[in-house]
Amino acid sequence: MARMTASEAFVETLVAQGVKDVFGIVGSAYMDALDLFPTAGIRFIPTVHEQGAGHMADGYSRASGRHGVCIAQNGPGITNFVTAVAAAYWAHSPVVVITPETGSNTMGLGGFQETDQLPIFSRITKFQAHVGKHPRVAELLARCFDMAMSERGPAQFNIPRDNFYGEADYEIAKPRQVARGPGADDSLENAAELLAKARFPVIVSGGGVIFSDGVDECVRLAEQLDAPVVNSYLHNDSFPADHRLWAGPLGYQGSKAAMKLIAEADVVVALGTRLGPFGTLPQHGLDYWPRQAKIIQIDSDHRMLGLVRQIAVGIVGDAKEAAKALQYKLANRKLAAAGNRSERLKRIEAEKAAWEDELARWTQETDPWSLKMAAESRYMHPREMLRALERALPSDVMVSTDIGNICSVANSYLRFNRPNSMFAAMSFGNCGYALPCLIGAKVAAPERPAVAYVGDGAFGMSFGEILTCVRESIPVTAVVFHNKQWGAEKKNQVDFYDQRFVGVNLTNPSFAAIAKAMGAEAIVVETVDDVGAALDKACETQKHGKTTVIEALCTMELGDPFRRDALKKPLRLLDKYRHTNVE
Ligand SMILES: Cc1ncc(C[n+]2csc(CCOP(=O)(O)OP(=O)(O)O)c2C)c(N)n1
Ligand SMILES: [Mg+2]
Repeated sequence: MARMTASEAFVETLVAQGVKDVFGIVGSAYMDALDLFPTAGIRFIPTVHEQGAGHMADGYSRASGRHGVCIAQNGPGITNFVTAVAAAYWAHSPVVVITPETGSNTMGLGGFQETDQLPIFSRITKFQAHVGKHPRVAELLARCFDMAMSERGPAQFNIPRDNFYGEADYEIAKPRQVARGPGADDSLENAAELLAKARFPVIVSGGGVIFSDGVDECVRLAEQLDAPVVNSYLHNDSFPADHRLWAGPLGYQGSKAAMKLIAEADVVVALGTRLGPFGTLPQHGLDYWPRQAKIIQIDSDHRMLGLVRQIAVGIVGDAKEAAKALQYKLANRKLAAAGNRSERLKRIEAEKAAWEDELARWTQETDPWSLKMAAESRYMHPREMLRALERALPSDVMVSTDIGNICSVANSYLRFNRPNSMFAAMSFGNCGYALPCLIGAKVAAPERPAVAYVGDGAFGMSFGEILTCVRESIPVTAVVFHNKQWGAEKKNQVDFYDQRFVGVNLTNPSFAAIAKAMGAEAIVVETVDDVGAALDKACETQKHGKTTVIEALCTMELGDPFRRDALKKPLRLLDKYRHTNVE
């Protein structure tokens, strides 16, 4: 116990949690604490918008495996966080969101910058703490950190601004790190029993494998069984792509090899994945989910077990520890999968080669709309451009991807050999995620090259944060897919609404000129042959502290839509609207 002010207790708790960087926009609400940051060794990174700060905290935590922290002014600064906190919630990122609130002496009187800040975040946080009159700043803030990490998601620390003042005796808690075990022995035994009998086991390696630092154990389990491994949707970094057992990602624009292999499975090990609905929907015309297969699902959150798919065995446990325990249990069992090992390995190799071959030949989209658009344009086919980018990505790169048609197609062209490398906008699916997320990732891992894939529409939402890169010397590369359209949504109007375009065409300025005006470097790329050199140069420039926007001019071609199941052909009953019916 030591006598200190609430601001001191607040900052000392951040220090005790190992916080080095905090993202936000300055505000009087917490200035008394902010004043201590430099002395405490905490860097405050001012952003252009609080949504950017929230995404940066998310990206920071995803790249580092540690907490991300953001803070803002009460009222509007805090409501600006909402989208970013929802995105972090669905990305399972341990973000601590610090929300100073209007002063307790005027709360409810309709004062300045006042809103009830707890209900707003109640469904997008794993934990919320409110600091009342008692001097509990240190205790509650520490709990936010513990809960964000143990429940893997945002925790909110809400503090009426007057509660930064006043002195008391505080004890600063150390981080509470309680290790998680592999799960119940019985369940693991049942899983091992099933796996031993499996003739075609397949492992789905999910986000939980990354969060638990379990990629190596997943590799060992796969090698023990000689089982193909597929990445769960948007977790392409959950298994090394250069491994012979890797088959690529499931889900939207995923790998046909992965889909064809899992279709054969008699036992599926869903390791650290909830098997999210979008990750298992039919794709490329393949309804690949093996309905007959027995599923062993391992998740640290019991609520995920059997949530989306029926399971044979559910294990509440740490993905890494469970993978280790299963290896141990399988070590002295006779494995049915050993009997047909060489056929399976050949099959994996053949499916991968076939998909590679198809990708190599699939240089453009071939639906009538895309063919027409490509014929009318001298710019790049998105697929060819994505392939050229893939070839030029440095080996230890971090890539973030936004929500959009071209970003989604990129799923086929993103392979990683190390975890914490791919930061897609996850299930919340908000446009404008990739650039700020990547900026946060770069702060966490400044030695790694950082590349954001962003559509022109999404870049319009988020390019303000290029200023953060320039002001704060956080060098990244943003590749802007300039196709003059909100393409992913336009695809729906092509497929379902007879090409009646409403709100999908974009008149854009030169993004390169904007970047330069903001003090960043810029390269315009019009042909596939120039993609590699542009990316090389931009990544090299990062080493000299400079941010580059690569404006990649693309045709208006559009890949398969996100989901065919969600839209219906229009039905109009009123005469006035009848002409919009589609046969
Ligand atoms: C914040 C937000 N607003 C709207 C949407 C709906 N939406 C999904 S994809 C998309 C189009 C993205 O366009 P762009 O960034 O230009 O990429 P493109 O599809 O053209 O490759 C839109 C508007 C969304 N996902 N998020
Ligand atoms: Mg676009």
